[in-house]
Amino acid sequence: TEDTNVIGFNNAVFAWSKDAEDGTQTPSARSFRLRVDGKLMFQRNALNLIIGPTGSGKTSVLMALLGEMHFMPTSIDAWYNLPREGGVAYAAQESWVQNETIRENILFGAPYDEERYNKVVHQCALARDLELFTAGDKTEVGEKGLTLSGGQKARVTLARAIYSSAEIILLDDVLAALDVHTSKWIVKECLQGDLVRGRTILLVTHNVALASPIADYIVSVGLDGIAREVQDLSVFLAKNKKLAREL
Ligand code: DGT
Ligand code: MG
Repeated sequence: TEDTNVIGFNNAVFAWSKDAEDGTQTPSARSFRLRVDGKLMFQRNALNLIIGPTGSGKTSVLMALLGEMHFMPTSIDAWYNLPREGGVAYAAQESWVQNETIRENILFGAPYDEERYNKVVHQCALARDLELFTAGDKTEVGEKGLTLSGGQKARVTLARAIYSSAEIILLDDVLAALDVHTSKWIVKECLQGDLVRGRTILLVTHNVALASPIADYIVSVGLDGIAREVQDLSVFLAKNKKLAREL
């Protein structure tokens, strides 16, 4: 069974290396497997959270959706899907910039629309940073120019995804490098802003307290590599006290 409009998994198992599929191979150090027992269906036109301790497999969930992991055909009715017609934007956990201006880094080849661009800069909390640069958003970054801070790079990476017209936006821990004030700004102005309306967001985050109140669907990945839907976050956190402290 496959619904092309669904983003999700049903009883799927994924591995990083093809070798891991073959039981006769010596088990490598990289024997991690991502498992989904039952159904995970991320909601369209909604904010989906992926939470879990470090190393559990949150990035792997995004990679499995992107087709970057090996799908292991172990169960009968397993399927996964990432509809691509409307475009997919992916902000990697390791944020990056190219050797060009900040503006070009955000536009990423898309045409310049002043109103949209200014909104993105505002919502992604970049306005003040740009004001502080003499050349503003014409400032060259990367090898040729200024080196951006981790938090600035993270916001440029976020801005690139929001500026794009992609209908599906995968954001891997974009709040991680940011202080509380900036994270709050982005949750309020960007993740609840007009530019994400009608789009599907999958946000990996450790900042559950901040993001969960506006989430429509929450998935947790455990240290066993099993991803599950969290139906009641307060019950889940009460049962997972150690994780609740880490998050
Ligand atoms: P984080 O970002 O530190 O909070 O951790 P997660 O939850 O994003 O964990 P993830 O998905 O990066 O790692 C889960 C396991 O998968 C871990 O044992 C490392 C392994 N892994 C992650 N990325 C790769 C990769 O690109 N290649 C291989 N072979 N293994 C990977
Ligand atoms: Mg990760």
